[in-house]
Amino acid sequence: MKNVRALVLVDLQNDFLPGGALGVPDGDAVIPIANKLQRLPFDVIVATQDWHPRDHGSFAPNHRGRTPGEIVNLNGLRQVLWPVHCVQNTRGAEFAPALDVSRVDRIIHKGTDPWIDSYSTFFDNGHRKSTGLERYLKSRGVTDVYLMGLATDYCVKFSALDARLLGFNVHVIEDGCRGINLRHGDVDTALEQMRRAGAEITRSTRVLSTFKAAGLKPAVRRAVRRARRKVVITKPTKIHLRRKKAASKR
Ligand code: VGL
Ligand code: ZN
Repeated sequence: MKNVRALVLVDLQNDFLPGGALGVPDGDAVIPIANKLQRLPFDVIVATQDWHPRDHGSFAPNHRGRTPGEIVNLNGLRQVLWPVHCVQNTRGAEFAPALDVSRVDRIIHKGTDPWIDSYSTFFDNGHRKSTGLERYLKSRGVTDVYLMGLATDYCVKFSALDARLLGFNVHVIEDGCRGINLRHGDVDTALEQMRRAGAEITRSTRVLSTFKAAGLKPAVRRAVRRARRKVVITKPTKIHLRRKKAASKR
């Protein structure tokens, strides 16, 4: 069976870039990689946005006397407190200006419920509600999920683990990710956890050469894919068959 590949660009938003409210060190270095990978003939391209209401329970200022980095109990779940970040419809929540979004098929929002955080792009942290990404990917017949973005030790990690749980083949593009490393070593631990869950940890150059080895040039494959979408295949009806017969007699 043919593999159907989705590229999932995780939280490439202003607030996660250096200088942002929750800036990930060197986070801007992954934007050119995202742009380059998007030129490959992925069957589906998804971009996610951390998308919090202003009263979100993961924001330290919403807890009297608490500061970022502290842990609280939020509605029964252990919650790391963060600075206010990625508030819906603010500049911080927007995609990085240098990110090419022209090829994105679908945008997924997460973290919209004030009472529960959502690191994974599939489910909230309590696995209570889904974001709709699973249904979307399955409706497109996706078998393989290629993940890259911010941050390795939170959103990328939990997305990769959930994608494995949901039965996808998972490929994490290591050089396309950067982490927060709240504690020293968090990124390495995250990579190890993803690997143990059966995710392939790969690199963008490897992904590029895999697609090239698959044969056709990206532009050609894209054109084929576009053309195929337009062809409506209908079963021949009796009238079709009769006409065909008549035509062959002429
Ligand atoms: C994230 C911390 C808080 C992430 C989101 O996308 O990795 N990390 N909110
Ligand atoms: Zn967040």
